[in-house]
Amino acid sequence: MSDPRLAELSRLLPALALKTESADLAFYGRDWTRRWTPAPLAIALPSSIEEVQGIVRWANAQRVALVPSGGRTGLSGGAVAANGELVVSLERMNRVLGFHSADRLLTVQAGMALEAVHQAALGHGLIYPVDFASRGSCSIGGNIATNAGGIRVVRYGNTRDWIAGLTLVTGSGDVLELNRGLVKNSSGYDLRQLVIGAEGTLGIVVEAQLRLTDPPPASQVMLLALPSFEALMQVFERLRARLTLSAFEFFTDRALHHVAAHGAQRPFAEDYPYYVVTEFDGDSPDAALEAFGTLLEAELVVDGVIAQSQAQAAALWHLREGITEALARHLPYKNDVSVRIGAMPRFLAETQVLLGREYPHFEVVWFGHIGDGNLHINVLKPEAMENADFVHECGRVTALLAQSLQNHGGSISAEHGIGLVKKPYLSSTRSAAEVALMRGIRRAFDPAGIMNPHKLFDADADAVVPA
Ligand code: 2HG
Ligand code: ZN
Repeated sequence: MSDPRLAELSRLLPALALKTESADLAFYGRDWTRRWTPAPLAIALPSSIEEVQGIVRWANAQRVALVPSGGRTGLSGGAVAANGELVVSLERMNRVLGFHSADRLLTVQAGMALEAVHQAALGHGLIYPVDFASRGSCSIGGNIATNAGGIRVVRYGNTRDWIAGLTLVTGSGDVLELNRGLVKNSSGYDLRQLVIGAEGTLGIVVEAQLRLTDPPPASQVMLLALPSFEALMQVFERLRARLTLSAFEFFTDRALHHVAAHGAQRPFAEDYPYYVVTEFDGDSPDAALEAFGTLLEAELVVDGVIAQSQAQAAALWHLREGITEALARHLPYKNDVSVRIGAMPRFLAETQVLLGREYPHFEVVWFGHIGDGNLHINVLKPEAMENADFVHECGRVTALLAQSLQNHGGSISAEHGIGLVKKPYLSSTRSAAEVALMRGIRRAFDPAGIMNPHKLFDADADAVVPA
């Protein structure tokens, strides 16, 4: 170890795995945003809470910033290390620690992949219902850091609703066991909920107690084609009134175009403006057929497919879940916004007009989670445009969106977090008084400002690592 700070870390924690090869720095220093050039000091891969605590104490003494790291599937730059930080990867802390049947709790280490959590829950005849497309790579610790939402929020809520307890190593090196799996706990501030969504700025989540629930008896999946967004909202309300919806996801014809160009089979011979993939509890396709018939009769849908097998259900889901991957080659600039469910049609209509008028040279792809008011707005890079110009112009697009969101009482980040990408727009969603309180909370957990500095909001002027 040529860096004396790393030599000291190895002396303090001789068993700690450290990586310093340039390929490792490049791999662990970035997330799915490809905008920053990774340049961490090194990668630490702790195997225990004691090692994490040792790293945090060392970082305080040496004034080294830490970037907690899970599956690095984030889309807001929250796990980027571009300024000589030590990346603390939780990938070796990826085990189930216990299952408590009476409490229906699964205790896991934070580096466990979401999909592995799903499997572990199923092994006990239960489900952990938070779910989204990056399930195979993202980690539960990262899900906690951004309060990840996904495709089942309409039925089950966000990550925060399923975290019954968590263990945190704070920025000052204390180990806190927050809420310890209790259902009821009326004993003051719920620090666990502060940590969820804090994007690693308060400390490093090392373990979590996850609530599990009964699996649905069986489910049906339908793809619907719709003539307008207004019809789509009516379909949502009608289906929600009659069925137990566990997902109601929408995408536009542009999104379908890109997924099809990426290899998926087009579901219909004709093009329609909007599509919905919906899933609901039920053990017979008759309910789906009946619901579809009623919607067709009311002219709210124009076409549809009801999955007849698991394979067909997976193919229909792929049309929605494959969008992110299909768009990746166009280097999209991502926006992940939310407004109240009822405000979506006006927000969407106004914003489509605004973007079409101000940025006619951009292709904008819309999709998202209707049941919880979360819209993904991906702006694709025109091939001929320089990346730096594109990013600059997209910043102005986001400023426009932020203004519109402010008018509609919405949020600039629904489920991806603020990170580096959305930091300039935080004030459109949070008042100055709120941000000041957040900074104060951050200082209370992390007085030296070593935890993921410059993410969420700018670090204080005396930050250990310059912005
Ligand atoms: C999804 O809902 C994810 O598929 C990713 O949140 C959204 O790629 C995106 O913009
Ligand atoms: Zn999403």
